[in-house]
Amino acid sequence: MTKETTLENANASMGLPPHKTRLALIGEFSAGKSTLSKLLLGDAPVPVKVTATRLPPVWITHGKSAAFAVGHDGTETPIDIEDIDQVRIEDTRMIKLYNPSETLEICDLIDMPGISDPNMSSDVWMSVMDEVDSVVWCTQATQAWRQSEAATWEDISARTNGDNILVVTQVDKLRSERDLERVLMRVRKETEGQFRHVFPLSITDAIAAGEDEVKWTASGAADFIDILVEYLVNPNPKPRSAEPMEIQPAPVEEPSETADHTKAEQQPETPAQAPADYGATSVVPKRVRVLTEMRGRTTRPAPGDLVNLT
Ligand SMILES: Nc1nc2c(ncn2[C@@H]2O[C@H](COP(=O)(O)OP(=O)(O)OP(=O)(O)O)[C@@H](O)[C@H]2O)c(=O)[nH]1
Ligand SMILES: [Mg+2]
Repeated sequence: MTKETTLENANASMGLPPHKTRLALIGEFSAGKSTLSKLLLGDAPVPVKVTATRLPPVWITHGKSAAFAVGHDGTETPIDIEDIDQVRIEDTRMIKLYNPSETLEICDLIDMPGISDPNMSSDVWMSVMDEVDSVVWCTQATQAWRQSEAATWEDISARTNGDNILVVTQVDKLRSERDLERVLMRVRKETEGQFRHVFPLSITDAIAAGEDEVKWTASGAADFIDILVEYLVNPNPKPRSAEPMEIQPAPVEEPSETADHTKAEQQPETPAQAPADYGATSVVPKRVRVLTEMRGRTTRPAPGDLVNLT
């Protein structure tokens, strides 16, 4: 029995869709979506151009490296992976990238164009939203949660399974801890009940952290990745109707005085969902591998570390 079949059967028995969780990275132009996809994919090579050009949605799925332009009629045309920025946006519904990163064994990643990009009609990526399960919304710390972001999220959030995370990116650009606290307090107030968690993150610091655990944690990545992986391997079913769904808001905390902003601003975990019965030998150990890989480690966790993950 293949891994896919095992996952499909487990998903079907729980009323979940027969595919890996499809995670979309959404936000304004230059918020850090493509940089975040690089962080999540670890060392696996994604063309650098992806971060610097107007592209339709880029759907990244597990497999041997390859790229296809998917037309509005569903036709897939092979393209050179280095030339994905050459596709004609008018003719292309999305670019499909195959990538061998182990992260993609637990999810598909969809790197969306900037929501207010004047060169890109929102219809282009809105049509892909129906295939998305959950969202990591990237909002840039220096201009966080603009009105355009709030309006777009109101339009699309009901199409997700509710396991959505708001990441306040580029926090390293803020001048002080106090500024960060102010930004986070405002964003949490304005988005109350709309995301399960709000995390501050410096994506570039996280990528640069390598094996340095202190830097990795200080970047905000440790807390964010931990919760993200939890949602990816234990996803909520997606509602069938387009009715706005009730999202359990995480309780709002008072800002803390502590200097560790990543801890201070993390909201408590929502109540635990019933654990998915994927089988202890398939997806769950992968979660550990994905986490450790993203932390740039080569050592495998001790047997005791696995106990809490089952
Ligand atoms: N200082 C800092 N720079 C960042 C961070 N995240 C991303 N950047 C930089 O911000 C710029 C834009 O990042 P991208 O990842 O291309 O942003 P995007 O959201 O994909 O942008 P579009 O695809 O154009 O909508 C790049 O130069 C990144 O290196 C961060 O956490 N800190
Ligand atoms: Mg991008």
